[in-house]
Amino acid sequence: MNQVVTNIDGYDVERIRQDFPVLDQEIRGKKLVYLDNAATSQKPKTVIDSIVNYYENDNANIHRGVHTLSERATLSYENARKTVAKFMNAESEKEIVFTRGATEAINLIANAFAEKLSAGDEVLITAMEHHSNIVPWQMLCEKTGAVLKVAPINERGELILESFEALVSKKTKFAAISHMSNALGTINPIKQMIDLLHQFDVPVLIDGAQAIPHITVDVQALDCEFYVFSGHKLYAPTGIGALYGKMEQLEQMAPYQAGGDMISVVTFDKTVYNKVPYKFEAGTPNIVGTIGLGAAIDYVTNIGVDAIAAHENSLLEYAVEQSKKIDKLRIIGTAENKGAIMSFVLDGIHPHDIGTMMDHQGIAVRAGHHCAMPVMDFFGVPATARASFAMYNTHEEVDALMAGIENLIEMFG
Ligand code: 7TS
Repeated sequence: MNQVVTNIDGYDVERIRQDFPVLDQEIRGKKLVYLDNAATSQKPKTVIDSIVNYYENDNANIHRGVHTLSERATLSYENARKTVAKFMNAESEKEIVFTRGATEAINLIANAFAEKLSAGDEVLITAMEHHSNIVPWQMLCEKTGAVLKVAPINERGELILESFEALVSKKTKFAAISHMSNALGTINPIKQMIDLLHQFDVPVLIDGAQAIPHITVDVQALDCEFYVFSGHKLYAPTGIGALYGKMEQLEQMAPYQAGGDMISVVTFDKTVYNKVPYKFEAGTPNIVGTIGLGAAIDYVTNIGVDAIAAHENSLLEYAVEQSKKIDKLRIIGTAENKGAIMSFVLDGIHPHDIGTMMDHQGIAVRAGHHCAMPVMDFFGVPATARASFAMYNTHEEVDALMAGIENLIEMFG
């Protein structure tokens, strides 16, 4: 072991680890080292308990019963909305729409903007987007005749700001930008980009799926029209996420799906839609998911996003430093401003073999194109292996990762 750091400025990682039951297990006879947090993070006991408690005590449908259980479930659901709003500093909880995750939130917006775009308009994204923030815009362009513009990145995986700026014009009618790249870890200068886009009155969606667990988000300070994220990367259950939208935008938008709860009056002649945000929440939602999300945000807030980020950044710095000792290792994504993601390739070893062989050593990393095929094409690799850090990871686990990689290189000769 090269270094033992378990407590940076009072950050007690060992104490935090005790809150995550899943971490305490062996995989193939080795202590589990979970480094696939950018795919999904593990859940603290408070989140698990909130789910069990809901089903044991409060389960009912919401917004429709006058009985006590329904009132309790409704209150918990709406309280979770308030928790999300506060966490992102939205002006009102009515600006928070619950969705299945970032993907559904992006599709919801792309669907709504189909009415507003026409042939020759432009939609601007960046070259580092996740497929979830590419394909819905491609589909929108196909439907409307709009043109998809892609702002390029440099060899470090950073956005080339001048090129981005040059692509913004009167034709630009929408922009969708990731706050942090899942394949590279790059953190974009989104405030600068939003301000630039606003000079041309372009509404902006920020894909915060990767950023939300690591960066304090203030949607009012950012002034973005939309900000989306998935709960499951923020220590909450899968199947729940949120869309923040400025009220004036949400009010103008057509509903995404139709059904119960999104209406106020239905006759066979005409339906009057419900108010925002209910207009966008058709059908019985993932009630327990919202409760889990609220519990996850409370947990994260209690530790502090900035404290978590400082810990994760120290893990990343340490990993990058240690990786320099391994000749065959090349990091993909070396942006100046990046979050705790280390994508890498090893000379002569396919990333899928890295993933499998790491699992044999109890280490969970992701190998693949990370739903960012254009990024892989840009770097000329079929895939990468990716270690992504969360609040409960330790410097010892970084050591285990490096030892694992060295073993693998030895095995493959
Ligand atoms: N945007 C970004 C930047 C992401 O990283 C992801 C998921 C999504 C959108 C979609 O989120 P979902 O929860 O709706 O699926 N990224 C990853 C990943 O990197 N590994 O697995 C999922």
